[in-house]
Amino acid sequence: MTTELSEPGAPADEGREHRATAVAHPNIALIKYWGKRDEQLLIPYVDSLSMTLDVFPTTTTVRLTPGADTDRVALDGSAAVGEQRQRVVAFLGLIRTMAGRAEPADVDTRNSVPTGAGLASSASGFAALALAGASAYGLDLDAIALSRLARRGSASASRSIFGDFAILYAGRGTGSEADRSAYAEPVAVPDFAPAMVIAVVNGGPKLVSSRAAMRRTFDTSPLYRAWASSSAVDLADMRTALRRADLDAVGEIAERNALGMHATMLGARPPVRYFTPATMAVLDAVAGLRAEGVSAYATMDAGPNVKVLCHPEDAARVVTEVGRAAPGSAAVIARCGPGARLRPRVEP
Ligand code: 2P0
Repeated sequence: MTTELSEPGAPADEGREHRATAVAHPNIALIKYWGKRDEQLLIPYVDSLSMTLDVFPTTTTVRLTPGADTDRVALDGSAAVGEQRQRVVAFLGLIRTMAGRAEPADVDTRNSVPTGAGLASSASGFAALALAGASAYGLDLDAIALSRLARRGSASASRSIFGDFAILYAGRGTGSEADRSAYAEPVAVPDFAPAMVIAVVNGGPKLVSSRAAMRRTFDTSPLYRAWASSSAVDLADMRTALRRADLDAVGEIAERNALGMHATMLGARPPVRYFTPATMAVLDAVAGLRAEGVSAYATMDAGPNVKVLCHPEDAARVVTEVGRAAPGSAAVIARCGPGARLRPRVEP
């Protein structure tokens, strides 16, 4: 299977112009990544499997600035500062090492989703940055190599290199063997195109970053390793359910995997709890829909927001019930979306 990373019309030599723009979409894991076995290389402890969405894209332009003394990073029009800037600068350094070049760059990133709210902005962000950065610095990487690169920015970003469904392998060994074997690839799922209702109960930044939360959970939660082994079973079951295009089985497995991941966080010392009363109300609404015969299943990431997997024809009803359960929330209906893409250069 080949993955086309350029839209028709994107110039093949765009990299030589030392400027590139890429678009990537967030992904939501049905089998979660939580915990790292190598914090430097961002190697996950468990395999994960996700659905890429068709909403909330990130658009990132990287332009080399040979005369400048430092990188400039803008996020939604404002200069990025602190750790956010540092992560981008470190990532550019990695690309520069791979490309054997030294010029600094200007990075302009636009998110259409609240940053840092558990809505996978770092996944779309680093997938777009990996593709735009690799292209601007003239690196010729295939999609699997790009997923490895994106992983170094944020592990979940490696899955956003691909559209539809993708798996991120935790890999094996240490050092360069681990780096080589921890990559994402597409999971072919013919005839399965569910909807995912993204219920934003709180769009504000989370109190504990996912990186800090997963470190604390991995280091201190007695429940973590039990979840990690059951997650391997969940993954095998999920592959079977996807092959059968069985939404009820996919949803049940995704929900148990996500709630199990949150249980590991509740067991951390001190505990990490992303659930809020509004989260609980939405989870109750999802259970209520099921009691009425609607196939609806919840998953949650490192934040209070809930994503509900359902048949496309039930999505409007899910949105109504979510709105009733959590007044003031906003819900967006997503479907499967595309992998990361270079945007054709628009000449002035
Ligand atoms: C996931 N999450 O599989 C899981 C489920 C959140 C919960 O990947 O440290 O931003 O940059 O690798 O990828 C969020 O963590 O963490 C995440 P880093 P990332 O989607």
